[in-house]
Amino acid sequence: MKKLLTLVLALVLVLSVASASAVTLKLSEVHIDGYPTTLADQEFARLVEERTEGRVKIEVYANGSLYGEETGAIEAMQLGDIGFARVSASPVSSYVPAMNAIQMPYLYKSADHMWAVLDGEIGQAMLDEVQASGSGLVGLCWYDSGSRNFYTTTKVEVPADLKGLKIRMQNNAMMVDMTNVLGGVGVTGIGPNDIYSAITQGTIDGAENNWPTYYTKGDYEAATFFCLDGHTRVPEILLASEAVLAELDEADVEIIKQCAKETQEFEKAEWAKMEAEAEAAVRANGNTIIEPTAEQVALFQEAMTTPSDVLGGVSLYEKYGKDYQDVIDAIKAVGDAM
Ligand code: BDP
Repeated sequence: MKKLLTLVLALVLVLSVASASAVTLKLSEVHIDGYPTTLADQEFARLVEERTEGRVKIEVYANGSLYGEETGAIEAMQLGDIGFARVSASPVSSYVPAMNAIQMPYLYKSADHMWAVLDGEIGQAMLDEVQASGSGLVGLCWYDSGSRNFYTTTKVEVPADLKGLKIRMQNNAMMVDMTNVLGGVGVTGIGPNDIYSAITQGTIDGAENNWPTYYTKGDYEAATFFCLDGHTRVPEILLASEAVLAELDEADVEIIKQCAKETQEFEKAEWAKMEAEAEAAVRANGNTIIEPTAEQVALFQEAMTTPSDVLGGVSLYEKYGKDYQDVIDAIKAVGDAM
């Protein structure tokens, strides 16, 4: 009897110590369940729980249910209010300015070019820069997000067609300027779940994104012209809160970093499937898909390096790239070698 009592007490002690040291952390995601990044977040959560033997649990809040705007999630991580967020690298530039260097317009020749950069020294240096910049954030890994294209309620084939059109942009000054330089009017402050209604209400004339977001957010039903100008390749990034990680055991932080890296290939495979599915669905819906000729794409591209009145007489590359010219040149060199 005494033995049994001792055993029960020991068990209670073990259980309470275990539960006292287990933490549950939130991860914010703007995409719906089933979207490649959401699936990757969930895989990340599963791996972390398994490898930390339950010490770290991660709850994924999809579809912007925690923060409808990614800047909200980023600021919550800086304050230590949430542990993680999967966001686009675009809004991260407002907190880590060097981040623009890897998402300059028309920088990459292809997805393979971008991945050669992100998987190499430049990509790792940029992930390290997230924390080194003092942002209060930790960069864990990259995910694919294809290329971004304008979608509008009227036909856009060349920059002149964007004249005066109000285009919803991500919260990134360079991206707003990109649209302004092309002749449009970049508009911010509209979260990805509010674009559809902003278009139908006439607040904006369009937005820009990849095939899967255009499709899954339903925007393809509001703005039916999709112009494949491919202006940017903006990778997704999985971020952690520096303050939250500081509360964990170092060994668990290492496990978290390792698990994140392992989900990168998982997301890329899901991405490839979803990109093809979304394109097929949008085409089947009868949307007008504009495939600009090489000469027409060149008009978009040239506007990025041409001095512009909109930018006080300098070009977009000069304004946003000049402090990171070495990184931009190195990215181009990776492409030239391919
Ligand atoms: C999508 C990104 C998402 C961004 C969204 C946007 O996956 O992280 O929030 O674009 O434009 O492609 O806001």
